[in-house]
Amino acid sequence: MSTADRLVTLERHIIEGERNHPGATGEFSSLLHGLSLAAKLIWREVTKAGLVNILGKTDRMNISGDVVKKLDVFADETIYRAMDHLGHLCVMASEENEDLLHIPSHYPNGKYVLLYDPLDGSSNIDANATIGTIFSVYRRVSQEGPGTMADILQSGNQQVAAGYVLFGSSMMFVYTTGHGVHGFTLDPSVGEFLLSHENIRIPPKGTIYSVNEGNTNRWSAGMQRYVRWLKEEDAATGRPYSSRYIGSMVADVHRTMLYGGIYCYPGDTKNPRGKLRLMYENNPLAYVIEEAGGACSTGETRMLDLVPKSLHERYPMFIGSVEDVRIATEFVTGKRT
Ligand code: AHM
Ligand code: MG
Repeated sequence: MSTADRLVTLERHIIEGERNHPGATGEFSSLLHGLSLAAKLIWREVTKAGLVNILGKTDRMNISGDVVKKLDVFADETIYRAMDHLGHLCVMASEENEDLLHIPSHYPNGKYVLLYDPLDGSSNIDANATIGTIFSVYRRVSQEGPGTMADILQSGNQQVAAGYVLFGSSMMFVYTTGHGVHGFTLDPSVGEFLLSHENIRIPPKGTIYSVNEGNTNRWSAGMQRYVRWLKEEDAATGRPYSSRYIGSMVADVHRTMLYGGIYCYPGDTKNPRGKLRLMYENNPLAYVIEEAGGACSTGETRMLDLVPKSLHERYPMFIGSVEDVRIATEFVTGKRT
């Protein structure tokens, strides 16, 4: 039977993947299952985003019952609640919270660590544009008990899984455990994620770039030259690169992975380290894109080689097709003019 004939749910895919690891306990499967459940709960609210004022009462009521929580706060709490009791995690950290998120003392601590951006691109919610949840999983480095900052501050190279969930015209769950990148689309009629994009490969070079050009005057001379170069007519295609920018990184990077090209969030005079956060945004997507055959750099260094020093550090990001990331870094480091 060919792959196309097999009906592969996310759960089946994870379990079959675990069979390749002798001694696997199934904990990892359960962890990813917890994340997919959280994703479905968030999706349920995302699909109601525009109806809040019409329907009034929603699941996002607070305790006093009259204030609807913002969706990103709802997403943040939903992921924590879906994951805190499973016994697989020793600590979590989220883009929405200043400090570590500890496991409640009445639940067991496990051997994994979860980092997440609960709702990336949340400024797009009211416009119905695609948004997403980004996640990253590490193995703990401390021996036992509650997890510590050392468990969180690991280099991106140490990730054991990463991925994202896209809330768009359909919901997709995309993940890697270091054996390729696989995408699943939710079939809402049965509530299951079904394998729709097996072993995604990014083209080695693309024809699309994605960057907030409103910041042009704040960029370095090298970055400005790079984007001018993208607008020149390419001898191979007979046209310049096309520009696409949703302003929802997870969606822009997803498109970049499928079609090829580059997404950039460079540093500038106002924000020398750009906007994106290493632990919640750059590293998980760097792991995914490398697994799909692409590259991710700060402009100077491979993203996954960085050793984080604090929870909410920011780094410039150039992510996408190998060739496009190489050319971008040549411009921003001044090797090419
Ligand atoms: P967020 O996590 O608060 O949504 O911020 C990150 C987002 C990215 O998804 C997006 O690419 C970027 O911010 C857009 O920023 P800008 O408006 O500066 O282009
Ligand atoms: Mg974000």
